[in-house]
Amino acid sequence: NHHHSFVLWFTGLSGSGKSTLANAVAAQLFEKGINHYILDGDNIRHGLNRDLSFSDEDRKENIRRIAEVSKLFVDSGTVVLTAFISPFIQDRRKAKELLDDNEFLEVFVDCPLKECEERDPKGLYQKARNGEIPQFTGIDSPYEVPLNPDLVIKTDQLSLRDSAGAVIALLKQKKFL
Ligand code: GGZ
Repeated sequence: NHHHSFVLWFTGLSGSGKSTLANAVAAQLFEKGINHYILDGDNIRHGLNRDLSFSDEDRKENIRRIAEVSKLFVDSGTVVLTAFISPFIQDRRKAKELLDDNEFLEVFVDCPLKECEERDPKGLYQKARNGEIPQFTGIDSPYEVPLNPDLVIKTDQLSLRDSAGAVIALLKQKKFL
């Protein structure tokens, strides 16, 4: 397997399907025998970043640490898939700048707020609407849409299988795989 390591940076609203898509892509990397690791809320916000809230400043610090950890993984020869809202353009740009040009791809997991809210897999949007969760992304905290992502996946229009296929196709097209 002649591939170099890189970061696949998924960004999008809560409930847009970032983790689901990252897991589907990871399954394909596994089949190809490619060493990889998914960074998501479960293993980062509950551990390394357990001291961080959802204020703008803490989200920024969240993404900064995730980018630094991603770089370490890439240095170790691991493909990294990150699944965080990462709502701010500047923070995503800084993450990209930490990595080499051919080591970072931004995937916009694009799903309308209305659809995310209807999915509401954890009931968080409902709580946010009820005022029980302040500063919820899309409700009363901003999400800055990527202006120039490497790939846009519309999860309300594309199946999971085709979405993962589009990511793998991008990796091949860019000679990342
Ligand atoms: C957004 C929140 C919030 C607020 C808790 N705003 O659907 P989830 O549950 O599993 O994903 C969301 C996750 C977002 O954490 P990130 O580290 O990805 O956010 S960021 O990149 O903006 O730092 C949601 C849950 O945490 N959650 N409170 N106020 N999402």
